[in-house]
Amino acid sequence: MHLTLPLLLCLVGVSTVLGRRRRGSGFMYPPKHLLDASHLPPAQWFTQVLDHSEPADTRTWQQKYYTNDSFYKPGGPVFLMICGEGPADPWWVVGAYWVNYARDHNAYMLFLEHRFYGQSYPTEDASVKNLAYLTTEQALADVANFIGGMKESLGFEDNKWIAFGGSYAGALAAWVRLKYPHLIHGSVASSAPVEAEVDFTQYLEVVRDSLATVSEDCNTQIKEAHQQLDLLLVDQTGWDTITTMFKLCSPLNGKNTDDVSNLFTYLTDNVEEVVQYNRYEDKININTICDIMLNGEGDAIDRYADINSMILEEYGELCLDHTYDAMIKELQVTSWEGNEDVGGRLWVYQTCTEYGYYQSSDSPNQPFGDKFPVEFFIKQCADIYGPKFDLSLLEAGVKRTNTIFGGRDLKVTRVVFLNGSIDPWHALGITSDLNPDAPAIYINGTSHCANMSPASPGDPPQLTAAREVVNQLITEWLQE
Ligand SMILES: *[C@@H]1O[C@H](CO)[C@@H](O)[C@H](O)[C@H]1NC(C)=O
Ligand SMILES: *[C@@H]1O[C@H](CO)[C@@H](O)[C@H](O)[C@H]1NC(C)=O
Ligand SMILES: CC(=O)N[C@H]1CO[C@H](CO)[C@@H](O)[C@@H]1O
Repeated sequence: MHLTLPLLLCLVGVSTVLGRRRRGSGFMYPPKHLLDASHLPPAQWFTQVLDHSEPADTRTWQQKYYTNDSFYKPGGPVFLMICGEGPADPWWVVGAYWVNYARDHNAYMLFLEHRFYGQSYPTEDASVKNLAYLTTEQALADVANFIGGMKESLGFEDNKWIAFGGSYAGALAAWVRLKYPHLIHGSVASSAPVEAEVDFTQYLEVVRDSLATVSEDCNTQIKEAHQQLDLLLVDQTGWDTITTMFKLCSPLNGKNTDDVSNLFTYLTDNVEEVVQYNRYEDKININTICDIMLNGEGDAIDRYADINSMILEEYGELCLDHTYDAMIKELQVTSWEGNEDVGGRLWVYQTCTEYGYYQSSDSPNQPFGDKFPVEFFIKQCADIYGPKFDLSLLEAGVKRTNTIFGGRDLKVTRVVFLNGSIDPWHALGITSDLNPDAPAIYINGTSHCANMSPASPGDPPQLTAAREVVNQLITEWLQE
């Protein structure tokens, strides 16, 4: 489904959670060839409080974390990476770019999984009743309590703590500094969408702008493909054509508007996910997409179908299951056991109650048609979690989130915000300096969380420079 969040930060083949939950693997780090399981640190478990807002509730659960102490020298700082909406993969404490910072500053590295995601289950299942404990405030309080626990068990009483995170967890890294400044000395927030918003229309506009960096014609061709699709939606013959061209698992019924909307989000996902995680060394990147749209065979719609076939093949799928009911059924499963898609249910719950972030087709300034208005996403909230989860609940939740944290008007110091010009999420992020102590770094030509990935020979100089600026800031902060 179409909640390409941010993300993927902690996921191994991600895209499953925020992106296309329906697919098994993604474009995101860590790349499989870099994984050597025998050298990865083991999982550790912290006894965490279930309800931080109720002191009389003594229930606890086990929260997963990883450490890397190889660079630590006594008195050095503690670097804490917060994991977002997916499983914490130990690769992050040995392979991601912040390892270089830890080496430079003799830091102890900790990586904490987010409650409910991965294997950090606070409750027996993900029923709506239990999801009441899935809130940003509880997750931030987990971080604070975890720091307290580590200070005691590792004897880190006087060390300075720096938080890291990307995407949703980038916002968490900024907010944990905001809410617990006595615990967190500074934060590095990558691609952080700090402003909650119900209808995130700018997302597809940035996708358009990013495609335009290759060629404006790329957008023109995608627009043309969507116009041809719209023409085919008028009758049964057209539905059959779409079914065949786009390899649907079951015949399209053009009268079922939910199925049509769902199909169009999936087709748009094909492009937007590539844009969000664009890296030029990837097999499929923005240039691949635009090359097909500009130079492929047949009409625009044929080329658009070729992109769909290429993405299906990349994920090892034989057909595209476009039906709305199938998607909703998957998201209604509450048990942890054998349910790798439960992450989708969790993140969607957070969007329905706290964030919105719906990447709708409501802006006219994008080439993907108009078949998935924000109402389509809000309807999903009610269909998955029950009728109570409607627009007014969501609007109140979004307002509440921005009231608690300040949205883009966040009042923090010693936080650096990184944004990539190609990343659609920058539209909800901090894109100019908040104050001299909370600078923003703009990385022209890079996408979501690019600065967190390991250095690679193909990195543009501005990405390398941004990583160095972060290192200098950490140096300054640690002297303060
Ligand atoms: C910490 O990370 C470094 C760099 O990848 C790695 O060589 C080392 O083995 C890691 N240490 C532990 C304890 O995992
Ligand atoms: C970003 O890079 C593009 C292409 O390299 C260039 O045309 C543009 O001027 C750059 N923008 C900024 C703000 O540096
Ligand atoms: C694309 C984008 O929004 N980039 C912004 C990132 O932040 C800098 C400020 O440091 C802005 O100038 C960019 O416009």
